[in-house]
Amino acid sequence: MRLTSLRLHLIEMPLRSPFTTSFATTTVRSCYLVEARTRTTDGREVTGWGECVAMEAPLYSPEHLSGAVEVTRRWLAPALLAVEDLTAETVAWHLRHVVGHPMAKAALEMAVLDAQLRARDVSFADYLGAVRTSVPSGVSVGIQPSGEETVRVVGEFLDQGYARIKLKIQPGSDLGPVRAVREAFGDDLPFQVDANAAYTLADVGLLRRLDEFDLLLIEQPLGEADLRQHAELARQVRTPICLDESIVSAEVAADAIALGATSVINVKPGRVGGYLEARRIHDLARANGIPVWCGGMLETGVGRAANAALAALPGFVLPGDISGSDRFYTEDVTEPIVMRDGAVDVPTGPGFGVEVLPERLERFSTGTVDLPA
Ligand code: NPQ
Ligand code: MG
Repeated sequence: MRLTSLRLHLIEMPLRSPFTTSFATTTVRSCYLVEARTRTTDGREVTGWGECVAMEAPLYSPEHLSGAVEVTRRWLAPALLAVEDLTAETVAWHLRHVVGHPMAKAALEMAVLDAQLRARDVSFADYLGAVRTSVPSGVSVGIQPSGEETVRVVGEFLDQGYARIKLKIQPGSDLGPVRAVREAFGDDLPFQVDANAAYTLADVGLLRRLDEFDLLLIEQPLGEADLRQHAELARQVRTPICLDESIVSAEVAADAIALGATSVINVKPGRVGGYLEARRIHDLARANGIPVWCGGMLETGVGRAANAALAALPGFVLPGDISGSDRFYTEDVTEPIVMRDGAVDVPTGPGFGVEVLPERLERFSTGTVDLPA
């Protein structure tokens, strides 16, 4: 296919309630959707959609929204628009000369992949080799002002049917809320925590005290680049270590596994440069007996639908952060992704199997960027 033009749709979606982590409190999700217009070799015009999960500010990873738009405008889009016969499988290769920027690259690969699958009338799930028609749905719960409030909020999500609770922690908001949740909902509750790199090895004593709560895992306790230190921590605590921010590619995943720095992996397509690299990490982890699960970046229905298909691969054996759209948004840019009885259905339609609703896009739009300009 030939990529004929790109339009970046910048959007701002208000969150239903503030979402607090160790690095920020988010009340509005700013991101952009990529609309890729393509022409197939037999002359058909097909449009595909992608989503850039970079945050407004570089607080979760080095990328940030305006930077992703700029690197796309100046380097990534020109490279892809120049390719005579483009496929989704070669997007990363055509962009290999640009160092880093995995979330910006992933958004482009996603849009080309969606167009390619629509042109072939194939669903993303079938393209990947999905083995499930629905996937278990976990929820990420932000840091709350008190243990009582944490129990109330967790209780609401359990009443909705979520299959697993993930609680954000940080120094000063860790043992207390974790104990409160465990005491309130019992030992059988599938329960894990996410520190978003808020601790150091000096906190090993405190982190070891989390062992008493039989957590599924502790996610990214230490810094992004600290593979050796995570391996050291893994030798000193019983709770399984799960890496998120650290795993930026299949190569780094292989290093983390070899070092013993991670015994579970949170797979986020945007963080690793796209769904094809995400699948490579799935395959690598599976070959090493390492469970994986699909992480979330407060995606719109486009990314959420694609994540559901990815999480239907055999190695995704733990509930992911693929919540219903209504976890964060009153309205979505697509028909809502619905969580029912602790699960989300895997879309079956061509491409990612969801349609971007023009009137919703219009409502949340803060501008567009057309490429070539
Ligand atoms: C994580 N996601 O697992 C990330 C953190 C995170 C669902 O916890 C805007 C965009 C705000 C992405 C806040 C979840 C965000 C964000 C937190 C990602 O570490
Ligand atoms: Mg995380």
